[in-house]
Amino acid sequence: MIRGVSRLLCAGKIPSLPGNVGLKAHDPEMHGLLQEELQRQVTGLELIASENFTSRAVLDCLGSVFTNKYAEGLPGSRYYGGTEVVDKVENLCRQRALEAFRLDTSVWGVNVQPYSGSPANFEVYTALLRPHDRLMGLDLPAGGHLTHGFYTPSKRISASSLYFESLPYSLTPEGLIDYDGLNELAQRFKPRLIIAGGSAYPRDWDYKRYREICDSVGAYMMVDMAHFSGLVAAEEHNNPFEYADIVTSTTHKTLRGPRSGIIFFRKRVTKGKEEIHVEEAIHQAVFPSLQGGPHIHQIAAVATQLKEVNSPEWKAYVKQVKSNAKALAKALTDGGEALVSGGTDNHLLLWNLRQHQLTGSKLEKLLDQAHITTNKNTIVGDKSAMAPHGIRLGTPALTTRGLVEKDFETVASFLIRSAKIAKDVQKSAPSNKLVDFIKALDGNTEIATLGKEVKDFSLQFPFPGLENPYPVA
Ligand code: DSN
Repeated sequence: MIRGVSRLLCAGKIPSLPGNVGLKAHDPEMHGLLQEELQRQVTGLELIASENFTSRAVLDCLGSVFTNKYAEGLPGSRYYGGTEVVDKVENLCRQRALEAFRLDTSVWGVNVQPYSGSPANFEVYTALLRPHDRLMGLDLPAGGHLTHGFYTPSKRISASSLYFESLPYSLTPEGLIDYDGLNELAQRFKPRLIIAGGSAYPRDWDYKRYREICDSVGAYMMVDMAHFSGLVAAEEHNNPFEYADIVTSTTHKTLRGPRSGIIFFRKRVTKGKEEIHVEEAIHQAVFPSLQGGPHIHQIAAVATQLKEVNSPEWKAYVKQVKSNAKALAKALTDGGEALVSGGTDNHLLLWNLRQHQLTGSKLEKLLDQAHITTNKNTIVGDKSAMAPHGIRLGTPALTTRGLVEKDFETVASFLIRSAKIAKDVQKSAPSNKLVDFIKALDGNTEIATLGKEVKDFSLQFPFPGLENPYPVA
């Protein structure tokens, strides 16, 4: 208890405040929803590649009085008073972030204030580009991210394509980055920035090749490692810092922290004869150009997660994530299923459903009913993001719950069964439309049986972030 407060409490001098009522008493409706979501997470199999289960320590920071504090500016130079503690928080976070990726602080700097990955990326563009400068990223249907310049033939969708001119590069028919194609396009388009990294690419990245292409056209090289930053920290993936000028990440995927964003930058970069002061440009772009007060509760939570990432146990977790992904890939392919690029080098795989003439949208709905959470995903050759032929699968969250290779063989058997049921449901539906497929799922006993097995299986595994890690369903 805070010094002096217990004395006043005993003397009955502190009146109770409305703000001291907990969620359950204050808002039973919201408390009920929280319990419902907890139940969903605990009793299901979480296979969304970008999700994870964060720790109690992280949740403690998120639900703390750090959320009360405004602190525009950087540690040591804020626009508000009362920032002596939060300065220490942000400095600790910056120090641990640089340590997590073994960075030389005379070369690399970091900004830990981005609210999440998408703002972080736009902050980089704001810092380094002028409006209508050119950028290139991996196409969204090929596994890139919206913020890497996505547009469709009829509409500029992402602000990164509204305010900048973008040209996507893509994959080879085998599902690997088409480096030759990227090089050819870059020679013609002459971008000022090329982005490596994506949201649905199951293989590692050839950063040396990106650097050569960037240098040949005078482009900045940016890596968005949001998906695989946990693997980079554990030295279980190629190291983008060897070649990139800028590296962005989220902190809640393979890093397993709170939702937040982070930008690493080489402090000075030379472009022709010009020396660019990247450090100043990035800090300025984050605040005041694009953000207001940093979310100190998030930054505290990132810092505490980075303490875990900097521990020897982290490497074991990441090794298991990769090994589980390989086991899942093998069990699926042994079962006759097809994967884009044939397998995985990281934490995710892309399940190709074309042989079943099934869309990912339909299978995702069926899997939801069986308590298996995934997302539909475009795969090479898809024309529509709404009716794609892939399902993206990731192992970080379930590895956090302690599943190992043999458990992922069971997960694969659930998935294969689901695809079989989905094909039968599709046959019984009056049309090929998603809405009719969803109606046809109603009352399906095979799905109910599968769902019960999935629940029983999930409940064998502990769930982090709770006082009792083994909640009863
Ligand atoms: N939504 C994230 C993902 O699923 O990859 C990217 O923003």
